[in-house]
Amino acid sequence: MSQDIAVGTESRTSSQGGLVGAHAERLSSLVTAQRATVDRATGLELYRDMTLGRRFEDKCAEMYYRGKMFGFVHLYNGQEAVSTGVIGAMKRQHDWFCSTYRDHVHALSAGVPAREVMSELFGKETGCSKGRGGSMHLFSKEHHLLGGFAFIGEGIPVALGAAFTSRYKRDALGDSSSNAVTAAFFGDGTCNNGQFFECLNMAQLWKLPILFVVENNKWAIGMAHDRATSDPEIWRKAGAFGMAGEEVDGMDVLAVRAAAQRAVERARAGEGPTVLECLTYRFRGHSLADPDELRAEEEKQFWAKRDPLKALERDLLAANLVSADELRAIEKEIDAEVQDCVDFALNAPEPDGSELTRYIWADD
Ligand SMILES: Cc1ncc(C[n+]2csc(CCOP(=O)(O)OP(=O)(O)O)c2C)c(N)n1
Ligand SMILES: [Mg+2]
Repeated sequence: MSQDIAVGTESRTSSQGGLVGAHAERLSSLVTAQRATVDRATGLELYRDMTLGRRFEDKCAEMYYRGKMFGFVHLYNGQEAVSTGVIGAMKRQHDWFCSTYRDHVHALSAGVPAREVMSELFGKETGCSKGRGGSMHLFSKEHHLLGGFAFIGEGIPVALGAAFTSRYKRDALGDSSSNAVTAAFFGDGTCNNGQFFECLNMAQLWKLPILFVVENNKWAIGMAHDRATSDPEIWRKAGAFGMAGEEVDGMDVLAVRAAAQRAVERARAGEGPTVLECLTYRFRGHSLADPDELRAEEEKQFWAKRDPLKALERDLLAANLVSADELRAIEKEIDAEVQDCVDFALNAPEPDGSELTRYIWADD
């Protein structure tokens, strides 16, 4: 079996017939359709990361419906190619990541151990936010995860601050090793909020090393993207600030990876920020409390056929980089890892009631 074969650079979208809906039409005429070249080891790593994201979320749904997890829980199924594609193109524990309430998989991709993420969802002391945050507020200083944020758009200025810090340390404080890039993840609906525009302006003004990663999944709860925004092509809004903008097939991890690599390279070279609009889809309702009755069956089926995990599997097999048995073995390993983190979280201690106000102030 080959150790280092390029997986094709041609866009998958061009050969796809039967596209329906505006979002789908965009996929068929993507401006940027270049895809990353990966060797066997990287291909397996991408598959592993996406599988962990998928299986972890499936387990969350199971735990939620069994009454083990409380509050609002927003799952990421279908969008894995974005988290894996972007974070996999960055340096873990060096670059910075900022998420939304749909944050479990970003945390896992950033390297936060699954045990810590699951514990947090169960409100346990062993959680990455010590059980005080829950599903929407994952945080890890060690893994440079700046947080999940429940208010939409709230994370964007925080991410901007991290990008500013990196630039300031280098240019004002003379630390030549300071070259960290920040990725801010947020949704299509969030791009209609003020923070998005304010932060784009400042990022471009100061040429900050930041990627504004828009996960355009077509919907903001029950509001269709095309009905809520002046120009549905969000990447074009970068142009108003003189900033680089790219759109990419967010169901294709190799395309996301290639676009992210370009943006990270620009950012690290001091050439400033990028808006990276990833066209994607969530396979489940907005949250686990959403019966998901608004979206058309035809639309769901269209996107199910573009499942990013199956697409990567097809690519890796077609390039003869891995065998199907190897991929099944990875899934088995991941299932064991996910079960282990559930067992760990179920048996972990609750935060002590006497420490209710601990961790509110920075001293702790
Ligand atoms: C400031 C603010 N306004 C309104 C809400 C309610 N709200 C929660 S999720 C959401 C939709 C966000 O959609 P999008 O940005 O596309 O993200 P997605 O859920 O699709 O990942 C809204 C409006 C909120 N959380 N914060
Ligand atoms: Mg959305």
